[in-house]
Amino acid sequence: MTTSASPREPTPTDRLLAALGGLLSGFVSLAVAELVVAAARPEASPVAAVGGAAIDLAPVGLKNWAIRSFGENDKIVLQTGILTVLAVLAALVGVLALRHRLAGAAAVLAFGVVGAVAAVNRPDSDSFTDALPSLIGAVAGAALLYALIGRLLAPRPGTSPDRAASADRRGFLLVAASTAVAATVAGALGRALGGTRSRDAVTSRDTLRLPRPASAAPAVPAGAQLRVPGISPFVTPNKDFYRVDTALIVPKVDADGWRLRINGLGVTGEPMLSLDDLFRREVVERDITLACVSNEVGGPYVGNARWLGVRLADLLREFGVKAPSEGGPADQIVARSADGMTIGTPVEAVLDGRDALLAFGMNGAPLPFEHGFPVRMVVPGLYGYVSACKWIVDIELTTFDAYDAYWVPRGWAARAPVKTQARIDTPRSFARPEAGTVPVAGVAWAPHRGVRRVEVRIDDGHWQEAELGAEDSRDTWRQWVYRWQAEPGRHTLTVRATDGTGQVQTERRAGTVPDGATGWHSVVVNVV
Ligand SMILES: Nc1nc2c(c(=O)[nH]1)N[C@H]1C(S)=C(S)[C@@H](COP(=O)(O)O)O[C@H]1N2
Ligand SMILES: [Mo]
Repeated sequence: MTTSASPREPTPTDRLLAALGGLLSGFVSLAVAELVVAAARPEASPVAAVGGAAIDLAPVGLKNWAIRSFGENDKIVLQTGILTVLAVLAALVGVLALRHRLAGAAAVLAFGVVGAVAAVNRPDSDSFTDALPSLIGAVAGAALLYALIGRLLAPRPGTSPDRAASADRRGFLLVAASTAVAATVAGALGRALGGTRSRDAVTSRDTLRLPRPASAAPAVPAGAQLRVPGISPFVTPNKDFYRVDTALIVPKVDADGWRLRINGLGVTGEPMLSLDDLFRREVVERDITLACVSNEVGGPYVGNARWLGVRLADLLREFGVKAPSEGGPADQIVARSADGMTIGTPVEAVLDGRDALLAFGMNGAPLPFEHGFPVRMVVPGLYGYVSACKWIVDIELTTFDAYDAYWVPRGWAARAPVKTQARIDTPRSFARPEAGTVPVAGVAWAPHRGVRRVEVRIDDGHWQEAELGAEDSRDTWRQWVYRWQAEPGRHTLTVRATDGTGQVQTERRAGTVPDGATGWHSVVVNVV
């Protein structure tokens, strides 16, 4: 610190510049952290770590609200939120540093510690090196803030206070501008480096040749796809398939280095399987409808795809696993992903004869990264959070008593079969169709039980049977259409399905927590 002259009193301009310095030091911290993280592990990015911690710590209600309000943009909203909060705090720290330089620098370091703690405590973090990006970034940011504020405040001996101020401001702006440029370059370099790492994964996906199925899925029956404008296509294209997960950065797993470990109660040997090991086994292809427990009545988080993979049951039996009903010691399969997600599935369901898959293909292509490349689970009839682990790397046989998977302590049920639902795709709510024949159409699903009947009700009228698309399999949804003779006025259209066991979809309204929403989907239209 300068001792030859005492700092002058801060002016409003000083405060503004100090806030700017705070912002800049925050920016530098993040840029340096990005650079370090790129060299180490892209998933350990401080913003992603803090974001991930925020997602994990957020109350269930808040999370549901975010999914409802922002849908698949929830993660962008979260990251923008984190960055906005950081920016405001950084500016405040700048102003604080003007009063007390060391306190300001210490505050920047404190943020670094928060980021480091978050990074080390991420479920996929396996070493303390994940703390380094945040810490190194924070040291850089703190040093910069200390230096910048010093520039701003210290008058040069022998000059008049006024001239000193303007000279130092010029110095401040010069340092600030050049650091901003350097940090931007560092950040960009970090991103590029991180990109190189994931390029191996991209190459491994681009060059992957999927095996032919020994047991191909039968062609989708011609009548499964109804010709009604506005209806969800029977097969959901990969690019339109809903995505629900907690990953702020989509894991890019290199297929060549990928291994699946199977371990736990009743497993013989120490299986470690490569993708080729899976390709060499009996490969099957199946159409399966996947649904998310967070889907509200009438919501979009459901899709139907043609999956290629191996039967998980075959693989488990090969390594000695028995169902509880056969005297096996484990009743829960806990799947772990490359990003630390844990998903618990009943062993009984996987071994009961249904086509529970370890899937590597989706609609004729390798799994997209967003949907779990290179391998994920898909189990007909169970919600995704209790069955469909993406980026899977580990399968542990255990019990429901011994272990709660990720979502269970967060208020969701440990066991969750998909509930029977029907959705009206067309007409949309508040549509203004012309009087005459109006096709009311959509999809209905009750995976693994099948859909036997769909009925439509206009206002308070009688239930009318809808025409069903041909059944592809019990594990897929079915399209339906009801050709309505619409009369002018405002009308409420309601739909309900009956599953393959004869159970009529319940009218009782329930929210998504703890095991899936129930109730009938309705839309209100104005016929003109
Ligand atoms: N690794 C991992 N797997 C996951 C999840 C996740 O957050 N992480 N989300 C699950 C949930 S809640 C659902 S509904 C399905 C969604 O699969 P999709 O994104 O391919 O549609 O993936 C499941 N598998
Ligand atoms: Mo889900």
